Amino acid sequence: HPTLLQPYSERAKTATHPLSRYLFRLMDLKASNLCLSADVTTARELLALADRVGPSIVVLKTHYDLISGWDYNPQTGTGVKLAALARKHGFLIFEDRKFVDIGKTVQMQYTAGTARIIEWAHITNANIDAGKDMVRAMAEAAANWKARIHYEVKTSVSVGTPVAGQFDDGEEQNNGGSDRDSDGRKGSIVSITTVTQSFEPADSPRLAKTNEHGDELVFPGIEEPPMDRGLLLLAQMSSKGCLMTKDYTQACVEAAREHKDFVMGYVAQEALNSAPDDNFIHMTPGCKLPPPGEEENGHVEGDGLGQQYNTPAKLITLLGTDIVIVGRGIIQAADPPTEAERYRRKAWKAYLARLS
Ligand code: 5IU
Repeated sequence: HPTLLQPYSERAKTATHPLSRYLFRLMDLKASNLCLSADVTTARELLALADRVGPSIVVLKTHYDLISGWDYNPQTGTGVKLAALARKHGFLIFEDRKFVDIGKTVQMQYTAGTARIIEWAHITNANIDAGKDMVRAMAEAAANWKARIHYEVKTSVSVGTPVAGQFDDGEEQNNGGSDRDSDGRKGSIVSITTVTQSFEPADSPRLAKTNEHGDELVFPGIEEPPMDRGLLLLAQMSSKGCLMTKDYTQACVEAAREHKDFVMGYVAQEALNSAPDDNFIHMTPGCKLPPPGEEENGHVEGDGLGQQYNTPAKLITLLGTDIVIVGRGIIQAADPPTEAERYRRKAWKAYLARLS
């Protein structure tokens, strides 16, 4: 496929999704096609790791639900702090949430609840086993989120049990004018309040670019990412005995093409672009290097719990993925920033080898 031989700087020009265009340019600028899977156990470690490894990566992958002490405060919490580090070092945040449910539920899980993922994660992912309509549901949630940005939002909040007449389902209520609803329940409105909220996302380009000491808070050389949210479809997994079939993977490809303005690409084990104008981005976990000095043959021993590993060279040069996702290979090294640089160099070399 043509995208296998195109430099990321070229693909930046033709990708449909604004965040993909940004990400391809960022990759070119930082000479990095590395994503760190920041699977540490505490929020403190997560933030420290993101700050130290930030210069080597273009994407930071999180699992907010395995972090203890995650602070949910929408103004000062862990998501907001991560967003600040992403601005400072120039990387995108990818919450590996693997959404899978009916569309309505997924919309609520994505935008509300405890973690309010949409507020701080540029990218998230979904398993489409439940049917591809949930992709449309998530796209709709993201579009609504974007439409709210920079606007004063008026919200009407009613608390209490609805009374007759509050139900406007278009049907004549045959309750004879009593204060009962159509199901015969009695109820009363406790209060109705109008709240005005000002809404500024955690990674908004309208936020200050320097702090009170004059320190730069924004990564130089490229403008800040667009205020868009993107989805990766979980098309293939790295684990042994994975049950995702070829038909499932193909359904992901079709769903991606149907929602180009929201789907950036895939989490997959190989390149899936096949139609002439496909330009989706591929991110691949299950990546590890043999220890420094040891010879590479493409494969590295798994973790004994089903995880299987390939080297950056095999995944990028041979299988055509774009970004390798590395967790324990970097996190468990004696010095994670040094090891992250080793992975960045190897993965970038593998990309250059693919081009030539
Ligand atoms: N992850 C995989 N395989 C997959 C998908 C996600 O390993 O197919 I989708 C996640 C799990 C973990 C990270 O968060 O990527 C890999 O971590 P290690 O590099 O430590 O194995």
